[in-house]
Amino acid sequence: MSNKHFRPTLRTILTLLLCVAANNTVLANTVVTVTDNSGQKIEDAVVYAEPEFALPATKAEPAVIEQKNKQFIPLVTVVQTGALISFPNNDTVKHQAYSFSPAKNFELKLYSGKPTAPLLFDKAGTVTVGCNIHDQMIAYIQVVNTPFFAKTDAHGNATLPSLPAGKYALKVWHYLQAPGSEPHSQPLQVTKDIPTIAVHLNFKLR
Ligand SMILES: [Cu+2]
Repeated sequence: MSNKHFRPTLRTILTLLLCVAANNTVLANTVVTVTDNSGQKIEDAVVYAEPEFALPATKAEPAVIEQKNKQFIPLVTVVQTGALISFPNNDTVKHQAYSFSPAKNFELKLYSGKPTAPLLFDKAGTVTVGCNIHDQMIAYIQVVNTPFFAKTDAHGNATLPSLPAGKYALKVWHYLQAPGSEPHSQPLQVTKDIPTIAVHLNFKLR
């Protein structure tokens, strides 16, 4: 066997070794499947794991909620506390985004294009966003105290980022649950092997 043939094999072995080493410290992504009380898989549920231990500080990723065809896109956004969210208007008509939610009470000036600065979301909770000009426009922001979050897809699956081993409260919030009601919460113990987790919501969606 020539050296030429051997090299990729060696590289493969090294890659495998690195993967094994990585698995001891960084745990695999966790898939959470969410169903409602009738067994239906739920899309656009916000799934987040709040650790019961101190985490190194992480910088919140910014998010964008655009306005297009007189709609906020996306309908549901999840960010970590401290995140900046910008609200670009990609319509030709003007919009005026606002919220009365305690977690973030704001009103942007009537605008087209990009407002002057993104907004800071530094308080955990649910923020319902509307437009003063177009009553049908609505968006939901779930601000969470953890970097471990995801949204469910059309199959009810949310893929959380790698979770360090430890104890968590696994929470699920959906925009169609009763307004003001608490997110679903269940304990989660993360050990070396993380199973796929099924969450059955006990509440009825509106
Ligand atoms: Cu509008």
